[in-house]
Amino acid sequence: MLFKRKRKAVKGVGMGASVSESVGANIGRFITMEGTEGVGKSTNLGFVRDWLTSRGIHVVVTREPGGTPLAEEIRHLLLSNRDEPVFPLTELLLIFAARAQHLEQVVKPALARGHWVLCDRFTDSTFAYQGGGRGFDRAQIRQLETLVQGTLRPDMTLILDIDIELGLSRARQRSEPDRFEGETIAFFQRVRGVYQELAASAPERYTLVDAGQPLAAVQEDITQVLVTLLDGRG
Ligand code: ATM
Repeated sequence: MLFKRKRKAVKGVGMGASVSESVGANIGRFITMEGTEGVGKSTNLGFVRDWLTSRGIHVVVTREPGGTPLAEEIRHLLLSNRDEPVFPLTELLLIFAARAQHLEQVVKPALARGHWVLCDRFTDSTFAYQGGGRGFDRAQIRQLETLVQGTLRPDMTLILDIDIELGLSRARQRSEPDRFEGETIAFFQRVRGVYQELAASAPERYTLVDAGQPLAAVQEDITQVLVTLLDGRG
C-alpha cells in the first residue's frame, strides 16, 4: 500500500534503476558509505554531511543495520555476542528485515521529499560480510535485494579501503569487539576482497578511496566524488 502510494507521488521511487534516474532532478540522492573495521567511516560520514549541508542540501544521515527503533533493536540482536550460534541464514534474514523497515520508514520518504540520504552501510555490506565473510551465495543475496528493494539502489557508494590489520588495530583500541569485530583476519580479508571486486565492477557507481592516506588526502578524494555528483544534479 505504502509502496503504491509512494510510486504515484514520486513517479517510481523503489522501482527505477536508481532513485535519481527514475524520478528526475527533484528527487534526493542516495549515498552510501562502506568499509571494513577502523576505516574511518564515522569521521568521513561527518565530513560528507557537512560538505553537502554547507551547499544548502538537506541531508538525512542514517545507518544500517538500524535507522529506526525496530531496526535498531534488530541491530542489537545482530551485534551482541552470545553463546547460541547465529546461523548465516538467520543473520542474513535479520539484516534484510531491518533493511525493509528502514527503507519504508526513513529512506524512501526522505528521498521522496527531495532530501539526500547518507547511509552508513547498505546492501554492499551484505555482499561483503554475508557473501564474502560468511560465504553466502551471491545470487541468493541478490534475490533478497530485489525482494526488499525492488530496483532501488544507491546513486553513489564510497568504499573506504584499508589494510585489514591496520584497520582492526585501530578499531580494537576503541571498544570491546562485538560479534562481527571478533571475526578472524581471514574473514575481513574476504570482506575487503568483495568490496574491491564491487568497486572494479561498476566504477560509475562505486569509488574506492584509499583510507590509509592522511585524512586530508582521503577527504580530498571524497570531495572530488561529491563535486561530480553535485554537477550531475540536473
Ligand atoms: P558498524 O560497526 O560499521 O556500525 O557495522 C555493524 C556491523 O554490521 C558491521 N560489523 N563489522 N565489523 C558489519 C555488519 N553488517 C553486515 O554484516 N551486513 C550488512 O548488510 C550490514 C549493513 C552490516
